[in-house]
Amino acid sequence: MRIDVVTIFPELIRPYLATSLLGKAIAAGTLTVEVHDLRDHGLGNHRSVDDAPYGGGAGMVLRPEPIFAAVEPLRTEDSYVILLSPRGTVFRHAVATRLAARGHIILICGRYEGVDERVAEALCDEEISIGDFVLAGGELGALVVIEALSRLLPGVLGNAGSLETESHAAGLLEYPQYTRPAEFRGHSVPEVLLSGDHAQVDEWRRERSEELTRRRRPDLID
Ligand code: JEW
Repeated sequence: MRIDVVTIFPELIRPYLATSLLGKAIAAGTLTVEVHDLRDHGLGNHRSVDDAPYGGGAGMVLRPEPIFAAVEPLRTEDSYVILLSPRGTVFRHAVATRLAARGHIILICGRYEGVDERVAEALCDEEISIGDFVLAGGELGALVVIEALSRLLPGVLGNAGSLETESHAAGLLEYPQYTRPAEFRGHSVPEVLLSGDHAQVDEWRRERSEELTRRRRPDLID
């Protein structure tokens, strides 16, 4: 899979991609991520990418020309172009699996008061939001999407990871995890986890998953 990111802050994106699992997927060639500086397509001597909103109001809006100029050379028949935006489809596991099946994704990160509407209208296939909260721009959303997709690509995770992914796909919260020491400041590890009885451990974990999901995220069961 190839992912292109278009942003005025490439230096926010690049260091995160170099870490851990993401770095491994990229190193293994399973995933290629290219980050493009929108300012390379800025207008005039000042390489301007923004302007005041028509109709008035506070702040600035990203102009369409630099975004179209950045995206069009990257785009092919099989590209899927996404604008990170607070009014987009809310990102969840089912959205991640749908996007992970694509060969090429282009992520556009807005900033300031947003992006000229013609970008959403005439350049993008979909708008995606990572949740109902206000951010300063699309960069954190792009990283969230890239990391979630990278975990779904074939060969990126070992068996343990695949199982972990399955449990999310099954729509249940994870059971509690413990490591040493067996007692810490008066809080002990549940006896069953020390018993060595794998059937009992599996049953305890499934019950805790179901109880946690019912209590905290009944929406996942519905
Ligand atoms: C997000 C891109 C670009 C995504 C998610 N929020 C907000 C907002 C902004 C400007 C005007 C109106 C609302 C800030 N902003 C972005 C925010 C993505 C841009 C500008 C974003 N939350 N926020 N899930």
